[in-house]
Amino acid sequence: MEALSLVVSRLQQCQRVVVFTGAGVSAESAIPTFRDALTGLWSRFDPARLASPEGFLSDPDLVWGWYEWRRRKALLAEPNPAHLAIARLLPLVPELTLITQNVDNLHERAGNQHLLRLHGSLHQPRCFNCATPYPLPEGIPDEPEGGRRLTPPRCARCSGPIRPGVVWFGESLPETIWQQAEQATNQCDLLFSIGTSSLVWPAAQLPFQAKQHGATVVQINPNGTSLDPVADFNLHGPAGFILPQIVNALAEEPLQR
Ligand code: BJW
Ligand code: ZN
Repeated sequence: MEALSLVVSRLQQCQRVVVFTGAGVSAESAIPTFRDALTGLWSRFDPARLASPEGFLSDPDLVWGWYEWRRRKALLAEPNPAHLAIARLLPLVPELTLITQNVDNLHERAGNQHLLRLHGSLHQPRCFNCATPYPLPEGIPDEPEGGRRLTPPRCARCSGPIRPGVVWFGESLPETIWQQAEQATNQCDLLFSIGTSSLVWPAAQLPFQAKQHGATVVQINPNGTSLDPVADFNLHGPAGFILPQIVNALAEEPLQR
């Protein structure tokens, strides 16, 4: 039997499924990944300057302008067949936990209202000093090109600079969310790792942890990653092509539980 049918038949026997996603899931919505050689953000922008607290403190206008440019891109994007297939999977399995590293809101807009965001959100900025949430104005920011500097707004409570509500390098992941992600991972029967390079820790450890706890690990990615030797199935291809095939097959087949 081909790998895809085997994955479907494993899914039919599962109680608990974890879907763990990275930037590759949004690539087909024209949101750039980080590490793809030609199209990734880090091929054009320096992560140390743009995605660290030190970078923000040394040049807040550069960082805020870059994130507003990305927020605009995310708001203009639409969920793609991969996001939609994950949303369609939800009612087809007894229990599904969606864990994402992505900071766009395309999973929610596809129909997954409950998800664990490991790296925060582009849409929930807060004060750098006191963490008070900052209410963004309605609508799509007027930001024509990447790299345009923009002075961050100030906090109404303490006048500190407003920062993007994302997790930068060297920062801890939100504790409760991380605990929930680890618990779902340790208890699941099958984990999908979709569109992630498996390079950024601690998030990258989740598929390895699932495997150690006895789960079937299914990776969907056009390229190889360090997870390849550990995954039970490596489905090489775009998520927007592979996931709908899995979900369509599952929707058609009678359950075997
Ligand atoms: C497709 C596709 C299609 C394309 N279909 N697939 C040395 C060793 C180990 C760890 C460290 C180390 N030095 C430092 C660290 C720690 C550091 C880390 O992991 N660094 C590594 C890079 C080495 N981690 C941290 O700092 C974390 N915090 C932490 O460790 O806290 C403890 C601590 C506290 C104090 C001091 C020290 C430690 C925090 C990590 C936060 C990551 N933040 C970012 C930015 C978020 C904000 C923003 O968006 O700007 O999160 S970095 C960036 O990478 C972003 C992503 O969520 C994350 C993961 O990237 P992802 O999703 O995997 O994307 P890509 O681009 O890497 O891969 C895309 C994949 O999709 C590719 O494989 C493609 O092939 C594939 N693809 N098209 C399917 N159509
Ligand atoms: Zn403040």
